[in-house]
Amino acid sequence: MSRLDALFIHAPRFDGTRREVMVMPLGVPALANLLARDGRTVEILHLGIEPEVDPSFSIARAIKELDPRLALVPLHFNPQTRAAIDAARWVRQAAPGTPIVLGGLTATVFARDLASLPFVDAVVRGDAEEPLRRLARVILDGEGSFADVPNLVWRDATGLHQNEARWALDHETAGGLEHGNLRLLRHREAYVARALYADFSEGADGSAGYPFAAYLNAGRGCTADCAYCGGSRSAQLLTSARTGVLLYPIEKLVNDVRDAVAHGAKTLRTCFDPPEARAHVGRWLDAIRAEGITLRAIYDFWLPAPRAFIDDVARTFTAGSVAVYSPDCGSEAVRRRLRGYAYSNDQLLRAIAESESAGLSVHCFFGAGLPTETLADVDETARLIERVQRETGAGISVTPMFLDPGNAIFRDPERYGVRLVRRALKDFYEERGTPGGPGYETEHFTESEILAACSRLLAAAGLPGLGPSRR
Ligand code: B12
Ligand code: SF4
Repeated sequence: MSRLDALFIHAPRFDGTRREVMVMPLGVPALANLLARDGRTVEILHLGIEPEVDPSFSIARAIKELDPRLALVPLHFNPQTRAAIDAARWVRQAAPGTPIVLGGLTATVFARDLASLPFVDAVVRGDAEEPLRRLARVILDGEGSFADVPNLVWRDATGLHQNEARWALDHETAGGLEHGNLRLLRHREAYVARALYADFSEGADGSAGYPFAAYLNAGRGCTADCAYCGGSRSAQLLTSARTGVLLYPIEKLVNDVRDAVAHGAKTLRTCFDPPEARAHVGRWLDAIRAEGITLRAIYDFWLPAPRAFIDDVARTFTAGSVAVYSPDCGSEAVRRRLRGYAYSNDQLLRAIAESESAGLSVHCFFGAGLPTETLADVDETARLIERVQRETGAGISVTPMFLDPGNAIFRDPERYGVRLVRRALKDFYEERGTPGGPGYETEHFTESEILAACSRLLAAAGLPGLGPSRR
């Protein structure tokens, strides 16, 4: 059997009872399709789906059978740190001669530490479309060297090298990407049919997640600077060469939806809503309606939108579509300190009412023990939740705010009165701290107190408290 050119290996977090980070990074199918378009043989192996389809699945056997010439392991979401690093180690054991390359947001933040591991050869920082094509030429065609690949951190016998991180996805390359096409994923039917991501709190409407979902965005980047977000404007300066937002061409976006529907998608889960993008997203919605595509949507509003835009979302998708808002807390002062696109409680209530009257269901996310928050602030959140429940039909979720690497608080914890529990790669690998905890403490809350405060808010909302590993 001939060798596979490139194998992506997605490793979800597995805590013994449930798998998390089952949704691959949005970019992975597109990267795989891009390499395939260059004539490479490519597959995506999903280490969460494989054992569900075939209980006798063994990663060592799969690697030996596929015998890839290049192994690509996403480390995008920090909860998958241990799973991704262990996967890389297993690949090295099963195929000692195969170069192993990591990429994604968390990999970018810890690129040098990861590239120092004996079983990792290189890490792509930031956007990877062009870097990966160049890397494939080096490894598969023997053309050029690692030193020519933008955004690459790599290791050879002489030590660690860090190339300039200057490449970010451009409009032209974006036009040729296929984010909705899963043809290179093994067992894609099982992937699509499974409820992959249960983002709403246990007991809330929709908390079991949504099967047959497509995860697609109209672009990437953000213009806001939420202090806790690893994809914020300032975090992106660290994690990619992008400034501002990049909007994908409408034709490409329509193709994404067509591909997703062809794979069986019934729900569109989209989370890309900077206000600067809304006119463009509106054109995407027009095109979806013009195509006569029937989908339910879960739409994250990053801040309240004008009524006409809410109406556009509502009339594009079927009944039962959900508008998601994340006010985070009841205190407007805390919200202003932490959120880039802040808004008042009255604006939130108005946005919920408008969304509901347009025919959307609404879901609101809150947290507790947020940086700079006091006990009195948490009481204010309880009062806002009570008001939302009294005045609207919105569902409520309360989760701790996990401190992801790369964001403003992570970079400067003292400024926010925070002590980081997880700071180094090793801390994320070992999941240091209270199980299920947010990875930080504040002047007012320990990790356990943050979890307890979240459970108290959940109880006030009539929902069960946090389970041991819920995140
Ligand atoms: C859309 C989005 C979602 C969507 C879709 C996520 C997905 N599967 O990609 C949904 C709503 C499902 C979601 C869920 C979660 N999200 Co989210 N999400 C975002 C958001 C808003 C945009 C992401 C985006 O635009 N990606 C596009 C680009 C940047 O990524 P990409 O194309 O997938 O990948 C490129 C590179 O990273 C790289 N790359 C990626 N993988 C690989 C692999 C290899 C081998 C290589 C070489 C390169 C490479 O190349 C790609 C192409 O250029 C960001 C915030 C932001 N503004 O960025 C948060 C963000 C990514 N999410 C985050 C988190 C933590 C989560 C959750 C874990 C939250 C939770 N506790 O449940 C879950 C995980 C769900 C899952 N995977 O099962 C964090 C990640 C921080 C971190 N490093 O850990 C972010 C940054 C927000 C934050 N809180 O800071 N999210
Ligand atoms: S609005 Fe805030 S949380 Fe959402 S992507 Fe932008 S910076 Fe991150």
